[in-house]
Formats: sequence, C-alpha cells, structure tokens
Amino acid sequence: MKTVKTIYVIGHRHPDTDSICSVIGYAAYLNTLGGGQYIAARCGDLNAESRFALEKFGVEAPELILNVEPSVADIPVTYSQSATANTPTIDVIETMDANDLRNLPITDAAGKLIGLVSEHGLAHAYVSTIKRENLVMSPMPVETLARILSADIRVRKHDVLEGSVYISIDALHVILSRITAKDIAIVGDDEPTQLALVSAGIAALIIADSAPVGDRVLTAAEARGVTVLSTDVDAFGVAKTIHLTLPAEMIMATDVPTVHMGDTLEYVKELVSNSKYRTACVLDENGKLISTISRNSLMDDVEKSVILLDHNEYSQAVEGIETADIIEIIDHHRLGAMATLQPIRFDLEPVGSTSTIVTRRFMESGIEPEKGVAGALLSGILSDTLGLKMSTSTKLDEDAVSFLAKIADVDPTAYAQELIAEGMSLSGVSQNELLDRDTKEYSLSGKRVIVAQILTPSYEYAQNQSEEIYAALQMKMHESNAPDIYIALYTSVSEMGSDMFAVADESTMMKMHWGRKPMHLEGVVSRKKDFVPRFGRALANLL
Ligand SMILES: [Mn+2]
Repeated sequence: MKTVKTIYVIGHRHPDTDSICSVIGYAAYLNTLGGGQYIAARCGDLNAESRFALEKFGVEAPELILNVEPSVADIPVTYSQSATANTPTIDVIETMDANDLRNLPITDAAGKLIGLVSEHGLAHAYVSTIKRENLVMSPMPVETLARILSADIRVRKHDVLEGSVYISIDALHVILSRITAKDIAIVGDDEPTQLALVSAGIAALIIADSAPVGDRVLTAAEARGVTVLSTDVDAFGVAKTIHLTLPAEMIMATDVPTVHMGDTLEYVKELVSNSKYRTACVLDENGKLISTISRNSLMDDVEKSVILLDHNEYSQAVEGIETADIIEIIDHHRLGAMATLQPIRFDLEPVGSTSTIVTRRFMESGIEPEKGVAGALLSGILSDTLGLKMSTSTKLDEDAVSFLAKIADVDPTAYAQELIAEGMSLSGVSQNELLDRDTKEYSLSGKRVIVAQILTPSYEYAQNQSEEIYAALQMKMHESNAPDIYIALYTSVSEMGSDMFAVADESTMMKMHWGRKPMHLEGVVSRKKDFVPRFGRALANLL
C-alpha cells in the first residue's frame, strides 16, 4: 500500500484567529491544487474569538498537533501479515516461512491483537513443553485437517474433530481397549482393523500412505457416523502434522510491545531494541492491529513535513520543530532566526495578516475558496487588523476583505465589530486566562521575552485591575519554563494606546524603570509593529 505523505500546515503556539484561519485557508488552497495530503493543524487551544469565527461559518477547527517529532505515523505503512487465534501452528509456520518473518502477530476474529508467535515461542512450545505428551488434536474443522494432510474426505460425519490420536500399530484388542468415541485413529491398509475401529465407534479414521479404502469400510463408516479421510502422507507424517496443529493462541506470547500512531520514533526505537522479539505491534485506538515495526523499519530517517504560517521563529513554533522538515513559511511578522537544510519557499510580506497572503494565493490563481473557507480567512484578516484599523493594514488587506466578504456573504464592517467584541470580551475570564489568550515569545538581546496582548474596550479596564494583573504576571514567572521577561500589553483599540505591565529579575526591573504600576504607551496598538521594535531597541540600549 502506497501512501501519500501528510504535510501539516500549522500556525504558532497560543494561536490567534489569524493563525487558526490562515492554516484552514492554505490547506484548502493546496488541497484544491491536488494531492489532498495537506492537513490544517494548530498547536494550542482555540481562543473565544476563533471559536466564534469558526462556528459562524461552520468550519472545523484545525487538527490539534502538540508535537511534530517523527512518530509511528510517519513510517510508511508496510503490508503486514497476521493470523487469527485458532489458526493451526503449521499454517503460522508456513506464513512465517513464506514471508521470511521471525514473528507473526495473532488477532481475534475482530482483528484485535492478542499475542505474537515468535520463532523462540515455537521452539519453546515444541521442544520443551509438550515433547512427552500423547498426541492430541485441538478442535479443528474437518476441512482444515483435510487441507493440512492433503487428504480426501471420503465420509464426512463431523464438522470439527478433537481428541486423542492413535497410530494403530498394536494388536487390535489393545487399541480397541484404549480408544473412545471422541478419538481418531491412523491406520494402514489392514481392512479388518479399519472395520473393527469403525464398528467400535470412533470419531474418525485417517487412512495413511495411499492405502486402499474398501466399499465395506465406507458403508460401515456411513452407518456408524465415522468420518473417513485418506491421504498419501504416511502414518508418521500424519502424526507429525497433527502435532503441529495446535492453535496459535496456545503457543503465542502475550508480552508483545505495542505502540500507537502518535508515539514518537525515539520512544519506539528504545522499546523495540529492548524487546526480546525486536518488534512492536502498531495498534489503532481500539486495539486493532495495523502493522508491525521491526528494527529494519526504524533504520530510515523519517521526519514530519510542515508548512509554517503566521510565524517564523523557533520560540513560537510547535514543539519538536527542530526535528521536522520545514518546506514553506508564510508570514507577516519580523524576520526571526530559522535555519533549514533545504532551500524553501519563504513568503514574508508586510501586510495586515497571514490570511491576507493566503487569500492572495486564491485570487492570483483564480481559484474561488468555499464559503466557509472564505469566512475563515476573512475572520483572520479582520481579527489581526482589528477591522482594517491597525497601522499594519494595507491596500492588499482591503482588497482581500472585499474579495472574501462577497463569497462569505457578510458585511465586513458589521462582522468585524461582532468578531472584535468577541475577542475583547473580558467577562468571566480570569487574569491568568487573559494573559494566555494571545502570547508571543521573542528572543531579544539574549533574553527570552514573552509579550501577551489583551485587547480591552478602554484604558479603564487595566487601570482598575492593575493589582490583579501584576499579581497574575508574577505568578507566571513562577511557572516552569518561565521567560526572563514577561510583558502584558492591555491595548485599547478605540483610544489607540496600551498600558504595559512587565516583570523580570530585579536588576532588569531597575534598569528598565519598571514598577508595579503600568506604563502608559500612547499610540502603541500593534505588538509587532509598534511595540516589539521599540522595546527591542530600548532593551538593547539598557542591558
Ligand atoms: Mn497574524
């Protein structure tokens, strides 16, 4: 089975509406061009505004992918052999032989993994455990037995046979004294013995070595309910083969390592090399067997392919990004430091949103997005540009908005107000949640800086809440993986300015003249255009 490689189109951590909607748009665009292997993804929860936008246009949220380290799903699925619980061992061995396998997974009738037959398990079952036991046949359909022995069914009186198996080499009275109605006898061409066994009322007669079977025996067997098989195989061969008909479930091991599609290859490699079977079975979420992974299938370097939207810095990207193959980047933020091995397509444009750049791809190629996709892209632009009011908005954003609004069938001005009000809604949300709503991480002058931005209806909000905000920020600095500097911008779009709260170590606080009270920044609305460049310079000068 040949599978097309999945490519994830993914935005930044703490996704905002642009990050969510641009990936929906771009994955749809690429899938329209052909292939269908592009998956819109996100590496964080939807905020209230994004959820509102997706619900309004009936669009599904991008798939949640918290880590892009290579996983089991990235190994090409290879056709995988297995057998069911009641498969005779001899068939298991044949499958293993024919496919050059050292192990064979065993499933129940529904395909769920229940164990593994290994070469070691086979040797153990046949050499040590049962070597001195009498020959017994586990319940087996007559057809299966006939197939294994290449036998003809001359009289069929049973569906399933089981019981002790005797080779008739003793004197007749001896064998008759042992045998019961459930048992099976292997005989040669001795017709009186054949007849005597049938008359005694056994379950089945296996006539070995191409011996003739007379009409009298067949008639008697018919009358007494005895199944008769005849085969070319000699008596020893018949006995040996029956010995190898134990059902797989009786000789399988149950301590087989199992993995799922999402498990990282690093984990799987460890598991496989520590397993005595040198293999792991891949199961779906219901425990059904998908395939097996051996050391060989882990030899090749595999990686996830990703297209990054709305960011181009490692610190903002999904976990595991350093192991992934970045094949394209589309963004409208500052140029961050990201290195790739291969040349890639890199589209960085100073426009209002990434959704704008994606919309231009549709416009330029003459492809019309579906209504829901158009609505999502429109939401991305209106959210990032605050209804085209931000200083970052350009003519290109306006053009994209008119193009999309027509397809999505909404009035962009009215919808922008609705959307932004949703994004600014502060009721019933804790300070801590607000601080997580829209954060970006930067590396500035060697410091890890997180800048959270919270949109408010007016300055009043942050000024009234300053104690709570400061306390919540200080709590953030105690979390694991806390940055060097944590900044929160409470931005009033209608008044075109922000109040900045900042926490850092004491010496930085001193040098930057930061205190518990917010610093008012008139005219600072856009984090990336108004705040980060100015702040970056101030930090570089003072530290
Ligand atoms: Mn954006």
